[in-house]
Amino acid sequence: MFFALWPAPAVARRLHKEGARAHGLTGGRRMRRDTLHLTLAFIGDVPRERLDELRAAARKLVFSPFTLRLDRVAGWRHNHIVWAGASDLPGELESLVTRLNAALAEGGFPVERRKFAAHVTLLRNARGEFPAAELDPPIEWAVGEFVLVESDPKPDGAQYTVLASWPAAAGAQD
Ligand code: 3AM
Repeated sequence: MFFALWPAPAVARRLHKEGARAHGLTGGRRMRRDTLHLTLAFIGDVPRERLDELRAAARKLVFSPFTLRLDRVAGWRHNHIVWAGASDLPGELESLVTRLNAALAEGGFPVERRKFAAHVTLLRNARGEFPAAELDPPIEWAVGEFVLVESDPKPDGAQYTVLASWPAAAGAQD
């Protein structure tokens, strides 16, 4: 399971198009349009009976809507992923991730130790070096909620199910 931002169809369509462009350069396995997401916190296996605790932890997180401006596509050599990302991370996003991890730790759930690297994976198993490129125009992603996702590994890529979502709030409320 993992917490994520899930793009609205228009944003997913643009990301998917960028995936096609990148695929032309490096090959690899393109993510399906309906699976594109930005992982906020990876949790791993969670027993069904602990799902309510996870929901309760997420419900407490109050955040304001924000816009994430995805302005570049780049590759990581170590895991052969090509991704879309942002040169400027909105404070709301960083704060949401920090508080999500704190809530997970407090609830006794595993917490990712690696530094948060905001990215939307477009391709896996890319070949060779991917020449980083600016997205012009950038993709303006209006973020109004975050979601909890269940990942079911399949031979041709994971299948994702959104289990719950929590909207941004203009004011503080639980
Ligand atoms: O956000 P992306 O698509 O880069 O690779 C998995 C995917 O990454 C990653 O969590 C995201 C949602 O599935 N993932 C899978 N297993 C993981 C693990 N054990 C992991 N991240 C950290 N630790």
